[in-house]
Amino acid sequence: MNTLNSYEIPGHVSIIEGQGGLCAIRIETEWSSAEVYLLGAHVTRFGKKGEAPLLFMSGLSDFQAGKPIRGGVPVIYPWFGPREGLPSHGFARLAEWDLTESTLLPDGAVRLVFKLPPNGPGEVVFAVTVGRTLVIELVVTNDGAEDLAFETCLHTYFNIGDIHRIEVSGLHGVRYIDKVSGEQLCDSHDVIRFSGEVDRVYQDTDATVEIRDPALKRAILVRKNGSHSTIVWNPWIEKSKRMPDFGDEEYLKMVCVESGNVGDNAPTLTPGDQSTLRVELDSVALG
Ligand code: TA6
Repeated sequence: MNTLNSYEIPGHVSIIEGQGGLCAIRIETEWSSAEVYLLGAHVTRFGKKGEAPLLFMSGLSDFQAGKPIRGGVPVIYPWFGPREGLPSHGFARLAEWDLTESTLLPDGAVRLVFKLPPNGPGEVVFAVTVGRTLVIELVVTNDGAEDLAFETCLHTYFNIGDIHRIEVSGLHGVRYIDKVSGEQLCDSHDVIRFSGEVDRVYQDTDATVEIRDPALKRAILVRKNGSHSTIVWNPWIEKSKRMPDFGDEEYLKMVCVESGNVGDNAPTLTPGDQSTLRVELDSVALG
């Protein structure tokens, strides 16, 4: 394996000592910048020049081997949610991934590729393309002789101006599991507004989701391919207070819109089969 510095690209890709002394990669393009930690192949920052960061990061996040980073884009694999005696949301976000590629693309975007060190069946590769938008792709290949069942999710935390004023659209008419009430419901509203904890697992949807944010005068677009589940989450007041790596007031400035394949949408790959989950994050100014 090459040394990390061999992946540097002057003016575009640099290896830095990040928070907690962890190894991180800083990416600069003519339109945007980003940061990715080897811990969890975790994108902690993405922003277009002249605009507020697109991703939320908690000011209380841990940056420590074996602990999840709170914010950005946690890579969730091979299970979503709690598991008795096992880490919540799987082990991929706790692992130190290997950087295997860094490329300056002809259009000026930068593409990094990470590989999860083998931990049982399944080869897992994560690609990050930083340019006018942020494109993230999680590719799972069944490299074993048995069927491989798993869940995946790109658990993205978005930076917003005021939770009371945003509107999330794109999920009208989609059935969801409400993890706060435990009910199976169908979203009959045109938009989701927030006035308490929201934790919803929408199933069988490949729709683009829009986060309309009047406080920051922009709309964030979450476009996805190969994902049939969308999770919408804000912890609100009480849950925020129970999270040591999350500020009591930080719920005001974030919302998670997560793209994955979980629950009824969890895939099973036959030997040699491959599944790609692709998400593109973009923003447009509100008139
Ligand atoms: O995606 C929403 C959710 O499953 C919530 O229930 C909440 O637990 C959140 O993920 C964060 O989970 P974490 O394990 O990162 O604290």
